[in-house]
Amino acid sequence: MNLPQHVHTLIVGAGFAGMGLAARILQTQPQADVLIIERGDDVGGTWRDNTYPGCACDVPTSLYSYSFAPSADWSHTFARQPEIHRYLKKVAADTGVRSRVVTDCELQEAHWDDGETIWTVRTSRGTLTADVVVAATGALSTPSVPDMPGLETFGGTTFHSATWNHDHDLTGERVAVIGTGASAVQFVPEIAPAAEHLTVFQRTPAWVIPRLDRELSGSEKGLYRRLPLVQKAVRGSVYSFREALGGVLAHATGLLPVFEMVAKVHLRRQVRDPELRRKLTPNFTIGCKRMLLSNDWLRTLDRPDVTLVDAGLAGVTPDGVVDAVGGVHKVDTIIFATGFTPTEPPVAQALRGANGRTLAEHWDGSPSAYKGTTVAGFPNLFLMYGPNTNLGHSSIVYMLESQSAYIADALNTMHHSGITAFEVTEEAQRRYNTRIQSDLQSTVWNKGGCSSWYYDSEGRNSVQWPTFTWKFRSQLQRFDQENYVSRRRVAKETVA
Ligand code: N01
Repeated sequence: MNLPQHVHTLIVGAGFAGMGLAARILQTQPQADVLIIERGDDVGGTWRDNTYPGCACDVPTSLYSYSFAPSADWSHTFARQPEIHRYLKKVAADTGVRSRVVTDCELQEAHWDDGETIWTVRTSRGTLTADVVVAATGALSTPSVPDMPGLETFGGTTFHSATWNHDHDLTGERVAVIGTGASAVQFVPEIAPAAEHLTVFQRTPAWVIPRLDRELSGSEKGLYRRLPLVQKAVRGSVYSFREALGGVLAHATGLLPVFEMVAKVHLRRQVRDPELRRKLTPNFTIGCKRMLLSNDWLRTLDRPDVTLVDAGLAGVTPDGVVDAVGGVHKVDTIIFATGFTPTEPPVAQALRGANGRTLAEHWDGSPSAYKGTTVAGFPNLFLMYGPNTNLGHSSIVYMLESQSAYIADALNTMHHSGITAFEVTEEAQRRYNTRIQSDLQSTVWNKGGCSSWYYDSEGRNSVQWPTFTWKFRSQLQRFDQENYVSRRRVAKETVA
């Protein structure tokens, strides 16, 4: 598909967020002037990109899927990456969203013209204008690779977990894995049997609890197909359980030692070596960093052909990795499982607001937004999965659908009341963030004694949502025009 010269609503990114929003808009207005640009060659976002061995969702799929597109085809209670990607492609086709997506089209720069009340958007496939831009580029989409001294001299192979090199065979190799987060715990057990030796570099141990995963039987799937209400009820019960867990993490942290007990028993069952158990025991409250779910990660670290190094990293030589106490670990391949850049999203460097500054310059290392969705100084711009919308316990799809409802209502309001430009007031945004930061103080994410990627360079938690997810939904169920400065077509013509 070629780029049009102009579109009303331009969505950047065809992952769970952007496609869910487009589907919601098209549901009520099939003729809506909406377009998605996608830098990849297919839809699916993070579930297209992350193809590492063992990649799966660590939130139950009954909840980690669109509420408007239930599927009875999931193989397991925690779906695997290939089927999530297939699901997203199917939803894109079924809802008509796929025909609105321009692939291989990367956003390069977008600037707001305050006089014309329009965005001019430069992409890798040409320039267009848009009344409204929605950045649905994901918080966990740009891989972060640490700046390790000597990395450029390494003679072997390196890649990041999110850009897995499937052409490279790890069989019989000495492999280093840097990082022990949610991605590493999924792929390390998968690659350990083939590698000659695996050296895992841990900076901080994580709390790990069992993943209560199981195959969905044919009769269950049949039941879901025949009686969709049953599947809805299952989704509701998973949601309620997750809300209860969120309540503990946010409001009843005194109960968290119970979860630590579960994790300690899990560790004792899987790791025989007491010294290894010591290395793997965190010194912060469970939940402060994302709890990891795995039935085979800890056991894998106990294998004789796997070494856990917790001494920190000093650098890289042409044929190995040097740890902080001078140990040299000769390896053929280094795999970075070092996560992403959620507090420095690259899209912020590409969006230029009313005063000519980019969103990244405006944020200056500490992102904030109103309801995680709009930013003062950036008219007609919506963010999805924006600041303080991340969860440690439930499905981000729920948050994204809440944002979709808000944005769809805003677009409707624009349409029906002739608004050409809206901008959240600084006062509303300030009030909102004061509240969020105050609410975060008593949560495990702020007082659990860990350092995590929830903190930005200013030491502010600009990533986590601080309370129950239903509160987010209720705040976003309607576009609250009273907290915005709006300009109408009539007014603009009068001025001209
Ligand atoms: O990344 P991470 P991830 N030197 O940031 C370490 C989502 N996800 O790709 O803990 C040495 O969690 C870092 O150490 P530390 C999920 O939301 C979802 O694993 O910071 N080590 C950590 O161990 C998740 O939270 C699914 O001290 C360095 C690791 O690298 C998010 O993606 C599945 C380092 C990074 O862990 C990211 O997960 C997978 C350095 N310089 C992921 N820098 C689902 O199933 C970083 N580390 C939905």
